[in-house]
Amino acid sequence: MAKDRINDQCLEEDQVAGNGLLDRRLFLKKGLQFGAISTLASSTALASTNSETKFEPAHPPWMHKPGKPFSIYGKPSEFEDDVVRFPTQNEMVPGNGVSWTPLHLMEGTITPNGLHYERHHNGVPQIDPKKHRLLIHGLVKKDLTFSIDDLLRYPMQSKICFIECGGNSNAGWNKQPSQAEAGYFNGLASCSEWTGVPLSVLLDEVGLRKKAKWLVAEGADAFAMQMSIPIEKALDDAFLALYQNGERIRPENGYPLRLIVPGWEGVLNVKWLRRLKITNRPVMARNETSRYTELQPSGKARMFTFPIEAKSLITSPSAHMVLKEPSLYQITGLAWTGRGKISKVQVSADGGDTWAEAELQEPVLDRSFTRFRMPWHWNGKPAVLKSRAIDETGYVQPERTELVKQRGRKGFFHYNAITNWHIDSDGFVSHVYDKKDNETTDSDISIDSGWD
Ligand SMILES: Nc1nc2c(c(=O)[nH]1)N[C@H]1C(S)=C(S)[C@@H](COP(=O)(O)O)O[C@H]1N2
Ligand SMILES: [Mo]
Repeated sequence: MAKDRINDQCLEEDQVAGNGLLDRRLFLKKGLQFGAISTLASSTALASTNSETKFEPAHPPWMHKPGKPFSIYGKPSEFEDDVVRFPTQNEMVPGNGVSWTPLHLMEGTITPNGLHYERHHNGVPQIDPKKHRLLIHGLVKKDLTFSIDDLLRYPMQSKICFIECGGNSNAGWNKQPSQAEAGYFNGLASCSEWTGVPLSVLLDEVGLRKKAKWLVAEGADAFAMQMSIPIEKALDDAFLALYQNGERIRPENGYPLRLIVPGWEGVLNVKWLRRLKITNRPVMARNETSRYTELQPSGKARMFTFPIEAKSLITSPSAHMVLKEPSLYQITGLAWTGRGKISKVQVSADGGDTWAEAELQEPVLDRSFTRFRMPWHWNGKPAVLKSRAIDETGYVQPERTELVKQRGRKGFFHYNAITNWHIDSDGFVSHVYDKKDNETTDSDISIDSGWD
């Protein structure tokens, strides 16, 4: 009885928003002394006591024989073999499709290379780096051709940044909420440290002519992907990456050379880069005309929607997970924006009636994944969790109803609305829309068969 009173006091003191959201610094303030808090639900800390699950010194078999010797290239533990990308591809053209990063099974902010999402329009070319060339030509003073060895001699820079496909989360436009796991709905986004040569250095070497306004980047895949990029962005922070998280770029992410356009939609980050043509206007390639141009409710079309707007997503708890019992939980997720840094992430446990500020994990980096965390006491009753990102420009991640209102129902790209996770009284987590959404979304766009 006395103990319960202490716990209630503790909860009241730390409660910062409705339905059990607790002070974001709770773990820092109280360390891991869960006893005081988690006893609200059960009489132990989050781990079991030794009488429940016996710890026997020197018992496990792996302590009784020498371990495996060294390996030339490490792999994850065999017990982690469900932490994999989820491929969805076109049956007629197997090389056209995507594979999703399992964001719901990961922690921290960096995507290991084997789990970086993939988007290819016609498969992964097997490029011999010795035979690969990059040509820079067009409105330049002199054309130049670079081999990979040439590029490796230039001074390099590293930048941690996310890449997100403009088509990520586009199942969000559908009438019914997708019940895919968080990463298999939002995981066409990944974050790596990319290292390579600033594009401005190479453009300086070829010498831009006065009329240079755009640049057309072309890939060496069987799709011969082409995309136009304004010259200001190319000169600002675009770079040609040769390395991904310290090793040479993986074939599926653009080996041996890819363009990185920090914070702008994934499609501009041309992989297997072979040509940069400097022009005075966009090339109007397939991906700039038949795709990525969207009719608005006003009748006008959106085009060249380059920057990724702020977005956040709770990765745990998220769809398909089950909360074992009423207890203390850590809500955690990722936020990112193509316009700089994330300045705040707010979390709600009561479907958006009240909000509180989550803890942002340092370092908070420009155009990178930002991890947020928030302690929550789940009382065992149904709840709706939401997260909302705010970036340093003051932009606030919209509710789905707002996004649909702005963009209409012909949307396909740049879906960045708030995601709601519903927890039922059995602790089962599913994806729901706000009630208002049912009134505003009257058509099923059913975009499952496309990516971009
Ligand atoms: N050459 C080439 N570059 C490409 C593509 C492609 O199919 N071919 N896909 C684009 C798209 S739509 C996206 S979202 C990103 C995906 O990069 P990733 O596969 O490394 O995640 O690459 C872009 N660059
Ligand atoms: Mo994409």
